[in-house]
Amino acid sequence: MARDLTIAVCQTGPIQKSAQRAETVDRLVALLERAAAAGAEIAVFPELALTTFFPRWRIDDQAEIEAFFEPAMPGPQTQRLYDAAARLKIGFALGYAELARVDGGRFNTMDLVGQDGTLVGRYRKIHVPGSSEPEPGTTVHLERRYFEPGNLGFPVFVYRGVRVGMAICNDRRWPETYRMLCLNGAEIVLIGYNTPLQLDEAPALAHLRMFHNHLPMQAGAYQNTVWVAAAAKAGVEDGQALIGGSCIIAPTGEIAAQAMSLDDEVIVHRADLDLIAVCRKVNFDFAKYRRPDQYRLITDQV
Ligand code: ING
Repeated sequence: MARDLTIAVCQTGPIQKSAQRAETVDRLVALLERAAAAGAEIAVFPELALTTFFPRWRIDDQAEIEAFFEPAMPGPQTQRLYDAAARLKIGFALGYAELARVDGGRFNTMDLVGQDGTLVGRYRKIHVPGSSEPEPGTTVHLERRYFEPGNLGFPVFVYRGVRVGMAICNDRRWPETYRMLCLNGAEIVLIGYNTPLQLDEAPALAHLRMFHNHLPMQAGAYQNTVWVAAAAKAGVEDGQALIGGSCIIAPTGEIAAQAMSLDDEVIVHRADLDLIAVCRKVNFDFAKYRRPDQYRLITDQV
């Protein structure tokens, strides 16, 4: 029997610092409704989808920092999104700043929520980019000030009978991310991102920002025979331009659907999961051709 999963990518426009959580959650619910109306069975939202991308600032006030974090998911402000999922029977993956209940750890996290509105699984961003203090000549990107590196590995969860993994922003640039998810059996990788258009450290690479967005995701999809669905937070957010280019990529490496705006936008594609086996057979029969004994440096060396 043919297997498929209809995927929606819910790109958002900017979420300004001045926005109330309630109004942001309204936007996410509206996107989820559009995704469900288009027949989607799962939706992916951006990284840190509940707030502005606050690592662009050096903040010292702990209360101000904590206001960007969620101590519980769902919480009083986000419950409506989970209720909408259950009502519409569409699950979602949502990026947010997690204040861990047990030990107060702070993570850049994405939760996968099922079609009944309950938690299926959690991923915490492994590749945390930037620095903990502003560096001269470099676009301020202080994720390492606010987040610890993820400690949950690259888990894969069964969602409506489909094996789904997650990755967050900078993770998408690293081949290890897709390889780990693939080796864990992923068929679909859901990604959220916030990517600045301008980097002060490399102004001459500005014209390559979208290429460097799609290149690793297409390669990751092709080389690991997975579907990739990636949601940007796009547009000018608190004075900083973020790229869009949200997309759904097939295991062939082709872009099957792509957002055209820098605003709230839903793109949908019915992902043919049988394409995975076809692509695997053509080139990537791991059992037959992969040579892990020759790849030792990958884990022995940073
Ligand atoms: N954003 C960036 C990305 O990889 C980044 C990371 C930007 C790193 C600028 C260094 C400088 O697209 C996130 N959110 O990971």
